[in-house]
Amino acid sequence: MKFNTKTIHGGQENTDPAYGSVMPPIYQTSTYKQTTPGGHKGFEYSRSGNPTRAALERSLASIENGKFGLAFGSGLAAIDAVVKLFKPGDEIVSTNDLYGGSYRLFTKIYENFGIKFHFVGMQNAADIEKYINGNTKMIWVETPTNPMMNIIDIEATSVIARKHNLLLAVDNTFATPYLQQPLDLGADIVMHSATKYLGGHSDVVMGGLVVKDEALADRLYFIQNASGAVCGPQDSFLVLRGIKTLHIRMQRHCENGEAVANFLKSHPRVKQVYWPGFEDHPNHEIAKRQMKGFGGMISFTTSEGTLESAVKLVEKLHVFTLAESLGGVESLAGHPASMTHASIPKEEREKTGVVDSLIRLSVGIEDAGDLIEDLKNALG
Ligand code: P1T
Repeated sequence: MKFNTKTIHGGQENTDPAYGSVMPPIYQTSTYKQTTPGGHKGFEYSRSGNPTRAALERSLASIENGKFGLAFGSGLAAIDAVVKLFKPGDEIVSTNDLYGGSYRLFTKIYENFGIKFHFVGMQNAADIEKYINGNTKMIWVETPTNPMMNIIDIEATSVIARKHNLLLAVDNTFATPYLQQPLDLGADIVMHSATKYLGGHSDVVMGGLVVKDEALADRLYFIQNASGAVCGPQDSFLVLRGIKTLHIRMQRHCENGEAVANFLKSHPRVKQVYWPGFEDHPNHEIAKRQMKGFGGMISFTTSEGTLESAVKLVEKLHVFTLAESLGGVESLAGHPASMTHASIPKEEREKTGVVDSLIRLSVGIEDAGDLIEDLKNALG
């Protein structure tokens, strides 16, 4: 199956043996009847497994070209399960520009448990190697990064991971498998905040993991069940429904993203626009190679360069909604320094470019002209 078919049918054969319903039923149940201890039809208890969640997990595996999918109660719960593969003394090399909540989980929770993180600018993949030692177990990559839209070469990073026998995990939230498929580029684990593009309608919080290797999948399934951060069947249904239109939504996100990025670039009250589709983006060539398009996530700074100018601008938007999150059909604007990335100390975030005048846009699938008009009015 090609991608645009997988979003609709991937892993969904025979999801309702009872009545053949086209959509998987929402099995709103915590438990399952057994005829004799252990005599069940594949499901015992919904933390361990639920048929609606299983349908979603198969869909996730299918669209990411993996073999095994796991769904969690949030993107952070999915990342949490990955870090639980490790033990005190282990080290992880992570992208330095990443979602503030991932940074907070790594530094405020897992550093207390003795896991050491190195936050590294990975725009030049060769730089990663300097941080690898005998304790290193995993490379954590977010690409495009949130919110600076840096691009990291997944294939080059996977060569380094193989050489040192490390796991490579890629947070594919911004790109989605429509634009890039990290497992095909050598990653071992793909992670998603399914809250975003996979769900696509800003109505659910969920996380996902996809792997190819069965032994790794077994370890993650063990953690999923043992730690228990699973999602419910209703939410699984919503994300399954979202995934069915992922390809057409992403196509429009990319078109609108390009139009908005070009508009912003030409506006005198905008200083810098971060979007990997620009030829002068530092890793544009890598983006072109590993992504099918450049997506609808854009960050930019105001020409005034002040906190006030950014705040004033986002307050004036009407079609764009000022809100956390991204990836829904509706356009959102955010102020990373005070919202999504507030948990990163100012000195740290400013090193990667998350300055007070930075605004992040999640360009939705409305009419591009309306979006540009809204930005024009707010920029004044
Ligand atoms: O919010 P949650 O579903 O737990 O996912 C966390 C997460 C992980 N990775 C990336 C790249 C993310 O962007 C997120 C969540 N991000 C936001 C809420 C945001 O507005 O950036």
